[in-house]
Amino acid sequence: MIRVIGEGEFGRWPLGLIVPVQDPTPFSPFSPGEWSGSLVRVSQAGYPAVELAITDPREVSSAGLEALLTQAELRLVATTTGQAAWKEGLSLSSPDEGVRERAITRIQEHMRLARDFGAVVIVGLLRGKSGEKGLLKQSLRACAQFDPAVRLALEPLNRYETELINTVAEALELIEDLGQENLGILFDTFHANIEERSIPEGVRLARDRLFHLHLADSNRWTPGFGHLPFPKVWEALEGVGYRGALVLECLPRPEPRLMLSAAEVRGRVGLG
Ligand code: LER
Ligand code: MN
Repeated sequence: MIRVIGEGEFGRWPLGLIVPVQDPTPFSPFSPGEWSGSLVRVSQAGYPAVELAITDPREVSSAGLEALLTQAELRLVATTTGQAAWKEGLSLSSPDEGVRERAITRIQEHMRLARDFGAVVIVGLLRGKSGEKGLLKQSLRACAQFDPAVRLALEPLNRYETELINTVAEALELIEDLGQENLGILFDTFHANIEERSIPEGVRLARDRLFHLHLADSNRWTPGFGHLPFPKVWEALEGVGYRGALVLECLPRPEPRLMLSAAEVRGRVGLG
C-alpha cells in the first residue's frame, strides 16, 4: 500500500524547505550538522513539510528521525539522493558495474528509510551526467522493484546538468516503458523553465505520474523574485489533481530570511 499525503491534511499542497543532513546543499538556508535545530526552524517558519538531503541514509535512524519530526511537528515528504553523486561519484547509469551497484544500493537504503514516513525518494543527479539510458533503465527497475510501496520520483534536469532525461516527455517514456507503478516524476520549475515548451503544459503532461515538486523561480532564486508564472502552475496542479508537496529548492537569494516565512512565500506567489 503506497502512502500518499491525504487531501485536506495540510490544506492545499503542503509547502516545505530542504534541510541538509550530512553535507551542504546550495538550495537551503541551513547548514548540515545541527539539523535537528534546522527542523525546528522550518516549523517555526510556518512550513508543515521538509525534504531531507541525505548523503548516506545508513547514518540516520528511523526512530530518531521520527522523534525529531514529531517534536518539530513536521512531515517528511521526500529524501534527496544527489549528494552521493558529487561526493562519492555514484551513478545509476555508469558503465562501471560496481559504481552502478553502489548507486542502486544507495537508493534502496533511502527507500528503506523513506518507507516509514510515506516519503518520496528523489532520483536527480544520481542518474549520472552522461551515462547510458539502457543501464539507467535497468537500475531504475531494480530500485522500483526493491519496494513497490515506496515512490521514486525521477526528476527531469536541465541539459547543463545531465544528458539523460531533460524533459517530462522523456521521463514519461522511460517510466511507461518500465511499467512500475511506484515510479513517477519530480517536476522542478527551474529545470522546466529551461526545457519544457510551457511549464503548465509540463505539469499537465506528467498528470497522475506527478509525485513531487520543487519550486524555484526563473533565476533559481526564492519564488517571487524571478519571472515564472506561478499562478498558472497552481492552475495546472489543480487541473491534474496534484495532492503532493511543494518544496522550495532555490538559492537562498536575494536573502536567506526571505525563505523563512512560509506565509510570505505563499503571498508572493499567489498561493493565498
Ligand atoms: C535536484 O533536485 C536538482 O534540481 C538539481 O538541479 C540539483 O543540482
Ligand atoms: Mn530539483
